[in-house]
Amino acid sequence: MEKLNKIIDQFDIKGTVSEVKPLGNGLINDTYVVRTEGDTPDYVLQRINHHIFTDVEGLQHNIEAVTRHIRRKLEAAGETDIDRKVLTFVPLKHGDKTYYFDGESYWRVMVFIPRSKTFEAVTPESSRDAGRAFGRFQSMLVDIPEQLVETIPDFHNMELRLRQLREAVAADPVGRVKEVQPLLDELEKRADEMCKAERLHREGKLPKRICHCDTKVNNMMFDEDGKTVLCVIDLDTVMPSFIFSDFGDFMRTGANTGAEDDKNLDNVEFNMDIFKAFTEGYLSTAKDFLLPIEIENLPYAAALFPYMQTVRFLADYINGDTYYKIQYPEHNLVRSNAQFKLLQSVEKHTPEMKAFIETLK
Ligand code: GN1
Ligand code: MG
Repeated sequence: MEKLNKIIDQFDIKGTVSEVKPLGNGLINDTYVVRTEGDTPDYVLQRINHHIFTDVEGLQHNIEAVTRHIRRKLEAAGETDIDRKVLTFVPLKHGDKTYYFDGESYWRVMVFIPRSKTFEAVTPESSRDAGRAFGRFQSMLVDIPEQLVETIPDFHNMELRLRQLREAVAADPVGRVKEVQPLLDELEKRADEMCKAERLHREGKLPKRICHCDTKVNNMMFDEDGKTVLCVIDLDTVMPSFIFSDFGDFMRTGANTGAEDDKNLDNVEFNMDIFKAFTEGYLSTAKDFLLPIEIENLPYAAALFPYMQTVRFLADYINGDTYYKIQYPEHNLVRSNAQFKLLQSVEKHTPEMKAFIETLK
C-alpha cells in the first residue's frame, strides 16, 4: 500500500487518497481503484504489463491519440457528460507524460468514471447498445490523423498464432502435448479456413482499420441502469486490425452462455439472441463505412475468435503458462476446452447467422 501510495503521488491527481484496492478481472495488467476523500474524483491505477506491452511509450501515444480524437468527436457532435464517455489519463506532476516508471514497472492513472459499472455478462438489450458503442468507436476512429503503432505486432494474425502454437508443440517444454493431441488435431483441421482474413488482406480485398481488439464484455463501462454503454475501456490493444476483431471478441464473451473458463462444457453454447441484438446495434453505427466483404464475414468472425482464443490458451498451456494469469495448474487447458466447445456451437449456428445478416442488408 505504501508503495502504491508513493506511485499515485507522482501523478497530478486531485484530493486526498483514502483507499486503494484491486479492481476487475484483467488477465494481463494489475488494476486498482483509488478512492479519494470528499467529492474529488476517484481514480484507476494500473501497472502496465511491459513484458507483453514492450513499447510502453508507443502504447501511451496510441491511447492519448485515441482518447483525444474521440473527445473531439463527442464535442463536435454536441454530446454532454463527455467525461463519462471517454477515458481521461492523468499526467505526472512533473513533465507531461501519462505514465511513470518506478525503476521496475510502468504505471498509469486514469479518472474513474463516476456512477458506472462493468459486467461479466450481457442481456440482448445491453448487447444491442454494446454493438452500437463498438460500431461507433470504430467509426469515430476512421479519420484519426495520428499513425498508431501495433502495440503487440500481429496481435490478431491467425497465421502467426498458429505458428506460435506449432512452435510450442514442437518444443513441448513441459511435456503437455500428448494429453492435448485430440484438441490439436481438431484445431489443425480448421487451420486453413480460419486464416481466410489474412489471405483476403493479401489479395487486397480486406482492409485494416483502427479497432479496439479486446472487446470482452468486461471492457465496457455501463451507466448505473446497466443498459447503456457509457464508454469503452482497456485501450492497450487499440491498433490497426480487421473489424472482425471487435465483432468476434464481443461474440466470444457476450454470446457465450457459459464462462470463458467454464469447467462444465454443457454450460457453453452460442446465444443467438445476443448475436442478433449485437449485430443489429453494430451495423446501425458501422454500416456506413463497412465493405460488403466485411459484413458477409461477420459469421466467420464469430468463429474466428473462439478458435484463436483456443489456439492462444492452448499454446500457453503447452508452454507452461507463461502468458495468461492462471488460478490453478490446468486453468489454460480448461479455458482451451471451453473456447473450443463455444466454437463448435458457433459452427452449428453459422447458417442461421448468415440468414440473419441477409435480412439486415
Ligand atoms: C486478455 O487484458 P484482458 O484480460 O482484457 C488478452 C486478450 C484475450 C483475453 C482473454 C493483451 O485480455 O487478447 O482475448 O485476455 N489481452 C492481451 O480473456 O493479450
Ligand atoms: Mg480488460
